[in-house]
Amino acid sequence: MPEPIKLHRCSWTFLHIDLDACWKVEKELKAKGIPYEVVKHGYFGKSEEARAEVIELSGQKLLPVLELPDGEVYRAESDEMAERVRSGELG
Ligand SMILES: N[C@@H](CCC(=O)N[C@@H](CS)C(=O)NCC(=O)O)C(=O)O
Repeated sequence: MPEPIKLHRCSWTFLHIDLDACWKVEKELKAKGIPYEVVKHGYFGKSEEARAEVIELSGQKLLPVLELPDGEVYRAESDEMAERVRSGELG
């Protein structure tokens, strides 16, 4: 079994609106029925220190970030990420 995709996102996406970059991407994963695992990171810990794990993973501090089964760490503007999920072109 391949590893599921990991969605690194902020801990609160309860708003479920498209202003929330993390939700935009999660919504498309759900819509496509793609299995994924959530890795939560605190939203209010915006400092670089609080986002050390995210920075180590992706080289920057913003979420969402996708970790693909082939090891690719994918971070782009959430609109672009959502589009890539929709297009079925995740690794
Ligand atoms: N324009 C970016 C915004 C990304 C963004 O602001 N993500 C939030 C989480 S939903 C975040 O990481 N905020 C922390 C911060 O601004 O330091 C996108 O659409 O990807």
